[in-house]
Amino acid sequence: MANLILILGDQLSHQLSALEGADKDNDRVVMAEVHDEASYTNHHKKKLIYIFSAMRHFARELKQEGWHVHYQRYHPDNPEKSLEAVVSKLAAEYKPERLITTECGEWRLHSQISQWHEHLGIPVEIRPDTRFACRKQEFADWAKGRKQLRMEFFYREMRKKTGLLMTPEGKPEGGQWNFDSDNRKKWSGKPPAPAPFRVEPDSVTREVIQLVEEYFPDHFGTSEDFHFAVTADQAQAALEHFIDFALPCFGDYQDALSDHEDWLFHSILSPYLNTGLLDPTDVCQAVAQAWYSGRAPLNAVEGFIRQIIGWREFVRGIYWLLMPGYAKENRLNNQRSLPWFYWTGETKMRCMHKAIDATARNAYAHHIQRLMVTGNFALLAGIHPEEICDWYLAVYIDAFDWVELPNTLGMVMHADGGYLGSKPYAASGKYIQRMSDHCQNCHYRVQDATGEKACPFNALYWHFIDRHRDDFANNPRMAMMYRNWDKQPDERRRAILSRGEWLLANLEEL
Ligand code: FAD
Ligand code: DLZ
Repeated sequence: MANLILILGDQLSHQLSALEGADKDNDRVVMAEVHDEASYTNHHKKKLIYIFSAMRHFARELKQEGWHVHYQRYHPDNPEKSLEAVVSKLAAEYKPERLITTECGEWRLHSQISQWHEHLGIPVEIRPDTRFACRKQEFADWAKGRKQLRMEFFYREMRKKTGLLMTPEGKPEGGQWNFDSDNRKKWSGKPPAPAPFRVEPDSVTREVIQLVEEYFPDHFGTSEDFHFAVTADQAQAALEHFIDFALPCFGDYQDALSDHEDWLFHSILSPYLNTGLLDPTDVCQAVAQAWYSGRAPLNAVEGFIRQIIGWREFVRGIYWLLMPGYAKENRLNNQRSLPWFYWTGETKMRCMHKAIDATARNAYAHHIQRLMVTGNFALLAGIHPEEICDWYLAVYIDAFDWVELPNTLGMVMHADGGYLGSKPYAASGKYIQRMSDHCQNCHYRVQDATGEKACPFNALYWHFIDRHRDDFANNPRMAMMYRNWDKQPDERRRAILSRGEWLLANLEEL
């Protein structure tokens, strides 16, 4: 008897475990654009366009390969507003033996799908997601009994497991696991950053752009100038573009920020990796090959591979290890609301304006903007983790709960007590000045901590350090900050704290 095979919007891979061993002639693949998935957060318009267009292209490829595909296009009047409703209807119509799906990437939907067998009246087979180097259970086994979970040690295990950048003798290539200390250069315009890879929208994407404009007009961001890849072949071309033009400088300028360039030397591959258009291991192998063939230096190649088999796998492991309680963590007891300028970009802080403006235009900001600008500000300002997490989930094209949540709640907000970093990534304006050219174009003065025009990051930084003394004073990596703060004259500390208080009470004015 036939099976129904459900493929979700971020599972667009022909090697998906749900398709393994399937019977093309009799089984039926189900894909659906549904209200509930499109509306659980204020998804950026470009994220909706990307997901719907990539889903439609993938369904077309499956049909061309001879699969029977039931595809629901989005319409607000569709009676089936959830994936469960779509699957229920088809189960009643086709009476399949079972529903097969690959485990989904977020707790919200995963917990629903785990209950479906009770409502559908057929078994639901949930297969492991084989698109990751580390299985959930393998991560849990690695984590068991360890006092601290550190990405660096997990990463070394993944290097050994995948053989990426390993010598035949089992040693790391170049004699070191990590070349991060080479990857902290400021970028002053040279060498020029490459133009990002572009695909002009075809008729499928143009139709989806119109749909999103018509039915999601109030969602965040703009649909203008959509140029992301929407098929695996196009994503492969985006990877080749990255290797040819950006990878050689990826390492050097990995931590840089620029007032003029949105994309710098980043790969812009996260949307494709997260939705199945690219396979992470294939991507890492292609990048490693660029080093072996002398097309890119080791600091760039190792830095890039670490992001994927290190950070990306690590955050997924943490997510599944600690959910669902993880999403509710708020160890620094933050209570402030997200300032409105996160949605408008209307702030006099140049770095924040630039990061939010790029986010609204592109549904993308690079890692350092997310971590050290919009993230750092939310940390220093004590924004409630749920509010800032929801913002990150909404505004980026690559945002899915399993990867967004640990990065925001853990890495940025330190709300989990430190799984993603042994100290908070808190920084004053000095850091932004060191890594960017934003400050010279800013309304505020980065060299000042007090006074009306003083850079808000400065007093907020010291206010954060002061108000969280009980949380961090005993952390050896924070000891120097406390020594620096404590040796300031009382009067200066009072002035900075008073400026900090004013800033916290007037966040919307900044
Ligand atoms: P590159 O700089 O070119 O890096 C290469 C790849 O490494 C990325 O494509 C990505 O797959 C992976 N990677 C790098 N850093 C991380 C990381 N910290 N965690 C997981 N993967 C990583 N990434 C997402 O994919 N989705 C998210 O929703 C997301 N939310 C984030 C929220 C915050 C607050 C922060 C600080 C980071 C977040 N990241 C997220 C991680 C990172 O910022 C993005 O993966 C990266 O900016 C994507 O752009 P890129 O492809 O050009 O990356
Ligand atoms: C993010 C998203 C959106 C916007 N729309 C859909 C959709 O209509 N249908 C679908 O199957 N998936 C969609 N997705 C992805 C899911 O919401 C969810 O984030 C992932 O499937 C989790 O693995």
